[in-house]
Amino acid sequence: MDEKSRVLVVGGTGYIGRRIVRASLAQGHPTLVLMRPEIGLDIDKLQMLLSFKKQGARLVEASIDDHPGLVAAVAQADVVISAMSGSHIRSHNLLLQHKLVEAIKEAGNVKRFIPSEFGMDPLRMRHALEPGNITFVEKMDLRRAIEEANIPHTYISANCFAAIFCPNLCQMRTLLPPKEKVHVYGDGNIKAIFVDEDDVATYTIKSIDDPRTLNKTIYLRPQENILTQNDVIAKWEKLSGKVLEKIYITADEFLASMKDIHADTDFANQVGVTHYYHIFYEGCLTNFEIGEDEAEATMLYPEVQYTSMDEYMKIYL
Ligand code: NDP
Ligand code: GFR
Repeated sequence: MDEKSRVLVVGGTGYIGRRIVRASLAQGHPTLVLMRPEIGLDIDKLQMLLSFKKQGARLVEASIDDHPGLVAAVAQADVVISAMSGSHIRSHNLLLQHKLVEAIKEAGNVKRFIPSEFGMDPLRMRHALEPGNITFVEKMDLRRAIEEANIPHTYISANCFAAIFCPNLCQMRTLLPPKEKVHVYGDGNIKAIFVDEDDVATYTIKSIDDPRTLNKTIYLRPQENILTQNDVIAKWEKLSGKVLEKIYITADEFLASMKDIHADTDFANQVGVTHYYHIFYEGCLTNFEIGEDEAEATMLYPEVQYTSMDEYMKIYL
């Protein structure tokens, strides 16, 4: 059997990054995790990195802006996966990935690069409203750099991370289920797609050595988790035995709420409102068919037992 490809994870202590490290180890890949000197006194990051080491990962020290160090780190891997943070804070962290692309170009050995996307397909979000469009502009900029450099790649469109979108019944500004009333977007009947973050990581690692995913976008569409907001609310009401008061919000009312959000102090929520608008009013996750030159993860990997949202929400009772 071919040797398992060596995986380098950049952003490995992050929310999805840590799950990608664990999935890489669980699927038997020699796993390297970038350890950035800048983490300084962030003891949680260091302890997480040391826990990865205990689980068999190798820590590779380099800063993102240390080009020789980053080239040396990349040269030790066959596959590089970036899980750098998104631009939901006015940080443009995603642009730091261009330094990673430069290192991959110079190292010349990488068989597959997975950039940090893991959400809406940026190619299908060129119409996105400001300021949330920044997420997709930055991700498309990186795609252009990857493709101009002819770096073999796979783009992962993971739809909605369950913890951020589902137990809160798709409410913003909270991660917990509402106790009495729930804001419903429009009539609540727009289909979205919710994916357990551990499953996002499992499918990502499944895809890295698969010729069927080379230079393609892979959508994660677990059939049971293609749900409207009304479906999610009904699931929670059944689990909890409580009926919630529904308050229906029109698209105009929802977008108008942005003027009450201070752009400088609360950029993440301004970005969030536009993301939520595209997801729950426009239906951007489900209003298209997957093309011939794209693929869907649960069809490629039917052996993966993905987590349903009924199962996912039980812990919140
Ligand atoms: P995090 O905010 O958890 O950050 C991930 C990592 O980015 C950090 O752990 C850190 O790596 C690295 N990082 C952050 N700032 C810097 C910096 N200044 N210099 C170098 N490295 C830095 O990211 P998420 O997991 O929330 O997001 C990852 C991807 O997932 C993004 O593309 C985002 O758009 C997407 N996403 C999708 C969601 C969905 O529902 N589909 C929801 C949330 C995010 P290190 O570990 O080295 O410290
Ligand atoms: C579904 O695809 C994505 C989702 C994506 O491609 C990029 C980012 C996201 C998330 C963001 C992650 O930080 O959507 C919006 C934002 C999550 C967010 C949740 C923002 C503001 C909130 O108040 C919020 O409450 C749960």
